[in-house]
Order: sequence, then C-alpha cells, then structure tokens
Amino acid sequence: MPNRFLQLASLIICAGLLSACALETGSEALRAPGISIASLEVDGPLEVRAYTSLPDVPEFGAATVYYPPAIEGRMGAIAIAPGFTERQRHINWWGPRLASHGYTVLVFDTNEPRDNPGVRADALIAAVRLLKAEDSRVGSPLRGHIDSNKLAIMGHSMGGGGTLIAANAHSDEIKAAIPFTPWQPEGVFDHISVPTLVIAGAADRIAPVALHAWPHYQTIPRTTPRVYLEVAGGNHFIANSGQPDNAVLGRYAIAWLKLYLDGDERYRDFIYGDAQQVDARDLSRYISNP
Ligand code: 9J3
Repeated sequence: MPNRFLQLASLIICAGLLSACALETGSEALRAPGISIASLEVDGPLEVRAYTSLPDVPEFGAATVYYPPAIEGRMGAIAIAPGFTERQRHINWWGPRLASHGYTVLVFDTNEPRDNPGVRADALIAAVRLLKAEDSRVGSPLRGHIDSNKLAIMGHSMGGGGTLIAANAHSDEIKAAIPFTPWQPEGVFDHISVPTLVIAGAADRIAPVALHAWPHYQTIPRTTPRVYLEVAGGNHFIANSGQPDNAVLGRYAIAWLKLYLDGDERYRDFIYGDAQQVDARDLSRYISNP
C-alpha cells in the first residue's frame, strides 16, 4: 500500500513537471513523455505476434501479418511489397518494428519474383483491402482491430515503384505512402494526394536517384505533404532487413505513420522540427513541403 501511494504521488509529480517543461520548450512541448529519437529507433513497447493463415487472393503469394495483440481498439495497418527477385525476408524487419509501435503490418511475396511494379501496385491495394477485411473476418486475430481509415503502403525498389503507382491510382483508399529506394523509369505520380515519404540512397547504383526517387518525388503535387529523404552514401538496400540505417529510417517511417495515419501531432517534430535536424550530417538531401 505505501508503495502504491508513492507510485501514485510520483506519477502526479512527474506529470506536473512534464507539463511545466512542455510549456517552456517550444516544439518539444508537443512531444509525449517516452517518445524520443532513441525510442523511435528500436522496437516499441508492444509485444508482437504474427500469422500466415489468410484468405487467398490472386494478386500476391504467401504473406505474414504482424500485429500487437495488446491493442484493444482499432489500429492503422500497412501493406509492404518487396523488390525485384526479393522475398518477405528481405524487408520483413519492418513487420515487428512497426507492429511493436502499434500497427498491423502485412508483408507479402509477389506471385512471381520478377513481377513488374504495376503488378506490385495491384498486390499492395489487394493487401490493404485484405487487411480491411480482417476487421470483420470471423476467426481473424484482427477481428474488430483494423481501422479502415488508417491504411498505408510501403515497398522496396520495384515494390517502391508499385507503392507510388498504387498511391497515384488509389489515394482514396489509403492515408500514407512510403516508397524506399523506389524503381520506376519515367514514373509520373501527379495524382498522389496522400502524404508520401520517399526514402532514397545517394549512392544507389540500381535505382539511381537522378533517374528514380528524385524525379518521382518532384512529380508528386506540391499540395501533397511530401518529403524526399536521401541518405548520404546510401545504397539500394538501406531500408532492407538487417541494414545499419534501419534504426534511423524506422524512426522516420514511424513518425510519418503516427503523424499522417493517426493524426498524432506529437510526432511532427521528428519530420519537420528540431528532432529532424539531428540528421543533417547524414542526409545528402532532406526536402519537404509543406
Ligand atoms: O526491385 C528492384 O530492385 C528493381 C531493380 C532492377 O534492377 O530492375 C531491373 C529490371
């Protein structure tokens, strides 16, 4: 009992101190206690489970859904496509990383390892529709847990091209897009109206930024919230599983999803404010509007 009392008392004191601090620190004022650069660079506090037994759809092959069972209400959900000849394992670090921060994540294998970006776009839209349907499927671990207004898509290389193609054609079905080291020659994405974070590597020899990510970004309407993040010296695989840049890129993706899927303003600072400036040295370009 005395312990309980002390815990409660210190909680109240801490809360008081935090709000006093928050009032004084400008943009940091909106940050919640416990959210920091460091906390967004590692797995979040939520336990993650995964399952693979899903309704068959024609647009993609096997898939794994990662989710945090502790979430009691509905949550945002993200579909992620691999690149040319890749399989889930090449990109599936995103599953537990994003799920442990409060999202459901579906990572799929394409039907054919060489499927083009257009096929990957169709697969991504089929995947978000499947996630949406999990909310009502009898027997789904996610029954009652998917917020159909909080869907996002991501993908690597040709899967990143697919992410841009899908966002361009189906901005009405999603709320955010994050292509990483995207590949789509001559891609024009002037119908994207959902916030899009383009992750690029300055030294990408497979999808050179001068021909892919950078012109892709420039075709997205200026009226769409968009960020072009280019890692200095980064190659084609910076956002794939097991890469040293995973921590930082995970932080940007989590902040992007929190801000634009959930409308959580506490994360704006990590995209547009002081908590972004810390990366200035490691990014060859970081361009945003608004
Ligand atoms: O998905 C990708 O890594 C696309 C890169 C590529 O080499 O495409 C050439 C056909």
